[in-house]
Amino acid sequence: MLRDTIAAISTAHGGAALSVVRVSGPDALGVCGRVFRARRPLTELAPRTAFRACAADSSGRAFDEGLVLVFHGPASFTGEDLVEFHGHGGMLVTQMTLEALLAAGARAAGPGEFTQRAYLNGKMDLTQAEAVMDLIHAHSTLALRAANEQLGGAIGREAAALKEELLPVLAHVEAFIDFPDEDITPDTGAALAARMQSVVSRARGLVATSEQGRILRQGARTVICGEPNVGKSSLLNLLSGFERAIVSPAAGTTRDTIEEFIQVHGIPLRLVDTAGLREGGDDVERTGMDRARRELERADLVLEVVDGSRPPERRVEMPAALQGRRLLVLNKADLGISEAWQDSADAIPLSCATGEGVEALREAVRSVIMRSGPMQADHPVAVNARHKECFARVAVRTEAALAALRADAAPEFVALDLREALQALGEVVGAVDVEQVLDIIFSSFCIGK
Ligand SMILES: Nc1nc2c(ncn2[C@@H]2O[C@H](COP(=O)(O)OP(=O)(O)O)[C@@H](O)[C@H]2O)c(=O)[nH]1
Ligand SMILES: [Mg+2]
Repeated sequence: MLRDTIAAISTAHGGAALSVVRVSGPDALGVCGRVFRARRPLTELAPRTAFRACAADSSGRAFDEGLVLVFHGPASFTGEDLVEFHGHGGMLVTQMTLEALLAAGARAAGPGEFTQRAYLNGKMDLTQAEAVMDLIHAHSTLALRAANEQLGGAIGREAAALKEELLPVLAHVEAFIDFPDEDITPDTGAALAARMQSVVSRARGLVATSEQGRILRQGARTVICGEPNVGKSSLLNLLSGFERAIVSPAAGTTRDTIEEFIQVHGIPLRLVDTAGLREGGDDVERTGMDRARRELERADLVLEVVDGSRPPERRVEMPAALQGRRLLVLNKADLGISEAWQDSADAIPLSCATGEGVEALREAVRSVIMRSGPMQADHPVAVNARHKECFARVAVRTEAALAALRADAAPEFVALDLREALQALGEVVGAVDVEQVLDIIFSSFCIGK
């Protein structure tokens, strides 16, 4: 697959001031030489330097003017010869550039193919390739920071450090396989066991960052719930900063769940506005309420909104598992807070109408999420589900090797488990055969990346 030359529009589709079209592969210069006209033939242009160039169709008629940059492999993002054309960002003109490149011999790139080539050509490990997408999709400053750490190789370095601990252990154990007359002395055994134990706890520490990783990548699911008309949709709008949901004095206006990504003190939240919970309502509204209850069960945080200007009516029943992850918001504080709420010491008075109390709410949201565990560790790396599965296997296999060693099992058995732990470490960075997972990883990319 690395033999052909691929082309794609790398910028977002739709009209813009500029667009970037990228071409990578062994014939990138040949293909682009047939489409782009610069001062000199592309092969003679200084690499990594912008030159003015025209884009022309197969009959030689120029249809755009912009800048061309040439990168010679392996000193390029993909590790292959790579050309970028920065043209005008109109939809038609950009599409014509891509079509001219396809007519000149390039193939249309699939999702993530440029990054996949960078990985296959050894420019980055698999965790760094994944980080490219995390960075593009980051919804908050903390998520962006974690993506940049990973792009810089933080998870790859963790895997390498564990490998460095395990390899000498394996070498030792294998030496005993080769010299069956020798016994593992108590001293050597203790030293090997200590190393294995340290690998187990470090691998478990990485597994423990996966909840943080989930929240950074997908956002903490924050469900706004309460009775109709208390101001749930107003709160979604207030926190997201624009009129996302319809606000109306008519009860039962929000009938479906509405989601919006926001960030609070760097933490990404996936904010979910739900249909108000009440008796009755028509079919559509009742379906909306079912959805609201389902959202509650999956929530990382629940914002229970009530009309604070009135005594409580019928509070929404909360799943017991939500203890400690629920905030009570007394909305409509501009109308005055009813005495009936005086016992609710932890409740947060808020006015969606004036914005008063929103900073206290943000602060409370932050402390609940940081306190409830997932974001607790101030660890620069936060693994994804794939890394978690690999590091969990590292821990389990190393522990099995340790148990075998302590039980005086034949060194062959110890070695077997150690090799599986090392295999799992290789899978993290893609150093061993991971053909099956590649398609899954790169298919979630955008085209041109
Ligand atoms: N006075 C006052 N009215 C509010 C406040 N928040 C919302 N409302 C009004 O309450 C009504 C219901 O609001 P909405 O956000 O649609 O409630 P929902 O049914 O819970 O989504 C609307 O008429 C809002 O303008 C507030 O803080 N103060
Ligand atoms: Mg609503």
